[in-house]
Amino acid sequence: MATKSLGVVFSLMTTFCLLLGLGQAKETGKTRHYRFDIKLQNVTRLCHTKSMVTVNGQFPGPRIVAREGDRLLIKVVNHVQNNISIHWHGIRQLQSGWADGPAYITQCPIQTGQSYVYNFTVVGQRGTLFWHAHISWLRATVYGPIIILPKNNVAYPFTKPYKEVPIIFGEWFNADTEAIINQALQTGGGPNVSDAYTINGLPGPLYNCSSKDTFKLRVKPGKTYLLRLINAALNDELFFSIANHSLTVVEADAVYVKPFETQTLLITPGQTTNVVLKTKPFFPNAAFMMSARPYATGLGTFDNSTVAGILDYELPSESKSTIHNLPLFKPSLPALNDTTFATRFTARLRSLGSEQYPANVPQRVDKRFFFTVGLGTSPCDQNQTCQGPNGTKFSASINNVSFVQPTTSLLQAHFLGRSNGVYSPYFPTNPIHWFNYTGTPPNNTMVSNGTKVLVLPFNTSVELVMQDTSILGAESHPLHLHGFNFFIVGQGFGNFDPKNDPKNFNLVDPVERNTVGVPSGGWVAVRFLADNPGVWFMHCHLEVHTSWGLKMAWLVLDGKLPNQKLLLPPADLPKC
Ligand SMILES: *[C@@H]1O[C@H](CO)[C@@H](O)[C@H](O)[C@H]1NC(C)=O
Ligand SMILES: *[C@@H]1O[C@H](CO)[C@@H](O)[C@H](O)[C@H]1NC(C)=O
Ligand SMILES: *[C@@H]1O[C@H](CO)[C@@H](O)[C@H](O)[C@H]1NC(C)=O
Ligand SMILES: *[C@@H]1O[C@H](CO)[C@@H](O)[C@H](O)[C@H]1NC(C)=O
Ligand SMILES: *[C@@H]1O[C@H](CO)[C@@H](O)[C@H](O)[C@H]1NC(C)=O
Ligand SMILES: *[C@@H]1O[C@H](CO)[C@@H](O)[C@H](O)[C@H]1NC(C)=O
Ligand SMILES: *[C@@H]1O[C@H](CO)[C@@H](O)[C@H](O)[C@H]1NC(C)=O
Ligand SMILES: *[C@@H]1O[C@H](CO)[C@@H](O)[C@H](O)[C@H]1NC(C)=O
Ligand SMILES: *[C@@H]1O[C@H](CO)[C@@H](O)[C@H](O)[C@H]1NC(C)=O
Ligand SMILES: *[C@@H]1O[C@H](CO)[C@@H](O)[C@H](O)[C@H]1NC(C)=O
Ligand SMILES: *[C@@H]1O[C@H](CO)[C@@H](O)[C@H](O)[C@H]1NC(C)=O
Ligand SMILES: *[C@@H]1O[C@H](CO)[C@@H](O)[C@H](O)[C@H]1NC(C)=O
Ligand SMILES: [Cu+2]
Repeated sequence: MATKSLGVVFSLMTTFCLLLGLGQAKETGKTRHYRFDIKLQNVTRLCHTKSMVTVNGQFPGPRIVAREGDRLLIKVVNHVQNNISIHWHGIRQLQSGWADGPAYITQCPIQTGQSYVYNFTVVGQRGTLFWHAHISWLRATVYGPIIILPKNNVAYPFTKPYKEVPIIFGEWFNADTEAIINQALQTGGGPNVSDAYTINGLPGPLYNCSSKDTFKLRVKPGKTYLLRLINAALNDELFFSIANHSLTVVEADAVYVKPFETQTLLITPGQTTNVVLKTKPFFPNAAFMMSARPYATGLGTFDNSTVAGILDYELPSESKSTIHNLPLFKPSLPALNDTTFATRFTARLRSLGSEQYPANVPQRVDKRFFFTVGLGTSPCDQNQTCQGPNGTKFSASINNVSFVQPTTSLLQAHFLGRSNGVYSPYFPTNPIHWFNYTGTPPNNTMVSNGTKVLVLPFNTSVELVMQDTSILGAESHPLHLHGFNFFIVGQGFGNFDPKNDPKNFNLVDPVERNTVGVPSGGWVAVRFLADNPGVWFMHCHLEVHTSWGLKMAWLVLDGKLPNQKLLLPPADLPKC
């Protein structure tokens, strides 16, 4: 869909901002209103119909379209029996932590019959992000694109595309996903895997009973298209490719990157990437398959199927007749465990780092942290037999703390000064015991648990190394940080070496994003400036690992100036 028509899809109401007292003739954005009615909808895929939770009955959900600088007011009304909350994934939420969305972190859930207006401004970001439910596994069906256009009269740092097309990957389950995760947490075993991957909600022709549900991208020859790729899948990183076409990566997680060309790309859950597709100069007498399938490193079972869509050229205008039986070219994708490809691809991502879009990498570091991330086990309830490793329950942790969800929101508890009994402010800054993180796993795989946050004074410059562990098998974990982008200054395999590895850090043009794949059996180093007061969730974006506890929160304290403080909670903030 073209940029122009994107704007027409939604009614965009404008209010005039009277910034009394601020005195600056600074250009302010529009206010854009959306309404999300959370309701059940029957949806059929793969010959299975199920009643599922949706926004406005749409699957995937509606697009949010805004310009950099705009304020968004999104009223979410819950008409279903489930509790709900919505996260605006990747939005910085400067001073607006109440609008971030993760349930029991920044808000209590919106309960049946209740509503809540998410109120935030898009500051200093442009590109593609997405929104999704942030409670239990409801994001399986509750997700949609966020498209942030540059400010008026500001061009892209690449050729203006002829058209722009969101491509959102998802995972389809014939069964109810809430039943699946509840069953897994009960038995302690791995959850059932999905039945299909989807492109814009459609599984495509490689699945049974699905060829009518195929995403088709119809293009004209000799044009450029901006594909806004989003991985909204629950549990799987994906490789993506279009047969006989290369793609130019221009943006990642709503930050411009140095453009580079590739046949195939890797996108983890939680990541978004804009790519430019240049179509062939003349009608090619062929159609082209685009497809995605997982990159999987863990020992668990996973959905190893392939989603496909079709890139179709419009006939040249002279030709009136339909051309049947055009050859269909298929892309070749890397092997499901191709870590070499994953490593090479991610190494190519660099910040654009231009004068207009500088890479503001923190050069000094106030605090260094080292977190192990990975799986582990927890004990089975007394009379139960559990289906996790060796009769235990699967669990997951950061620095051996498996996060226990509180019953009220951390942000509220902090703001009201009532953290006692809700959370501990002593999240471990390093593993309590050293072990060979990527060597032979220790005999004791049991994790500890707790609701702990790591407290940061305002404007702390943080360096965080995240180290995968081989406990229950090395595995790539896409770690997502709320409220910030981080710069990925280094990564490697084996155990992080604090003496030698920092010598190779890129402090010039590292890629800036909100989600990074911690390499399987390796580590990644990121830097960010804690300039956003609030409670900020950080978790693996493989939903199953989040369910098992691979999550924690940072508490960033207020600064001294008025614009460095968390604002008062909105009057309609849900209670629990
Ligand atoms: C879904 O289908 C069921 C069974 O056919 C029907 O009872 C229900 O009303 C439908 N729900 C919606 C929202 O259409
Ligand atoms: C949204 O938030 C801004 C900043 O806090 C506030 O001035 C405005 O009144 C809020 N709007 C609504 C509709 O709540
Ligand atoms: C998960 O899969 C198993 C085996 O196919 C099946 O028995 C079970 O009912 C499934 N669970 C859910 C919640 O669908
Ligand atoms: C697809 O359908 C064929 C023929 O009906 C059947 O043999 C096969 O098991 C089905 N595959 C899946 C994944 O359901
Ligand atoms: C996917 O997994 C199934 C079951 O483990 C296996 O039979 C099949 O060969 C795998 N397919 C691919 C493409 O790896
Ligand atoms: C990847 O999978 C292939 C086929 O299953 C296997 O032969 C190979 O050893 C695997 N490679 C790695 C690095 O695990
Ligand atoms: C475990 O089973 C025993 C015997 O069946 C029963 O007496 C006891 O109450 C059970 N304990 C729990 C925690 O369910
Ligand atoms: C399984 O549990 C038994 C008993 O606690 C223990 O001796 C054994 O080492 C465990 N095996 C593994 C693979 O963890
Ligand atoms: C950690 O384990 C790996 C793999 O077994 C081994 O190659 C490496 O030497 C070990 N490192 C240390 C510091 O013991
Ligand atoms: C782990 O278990 C093995 C086999 O039971 C034993 O030989 C080894 O000493 C144990 N290692 C540690 C660190 O306890
Ligand atoms: C936390 O760990 C303790 C000790 O293993 C266990 O009894 C408890 O059930 C755990 N709590 C949660 C919520 O997992
Ligand atoms: C919904 O959230 C409220 C507040 O946290 C909680 O008391 C209630 O049990 C939840 N309901 C469901 C169905 O999860
Ligand atoms: Cu993970």
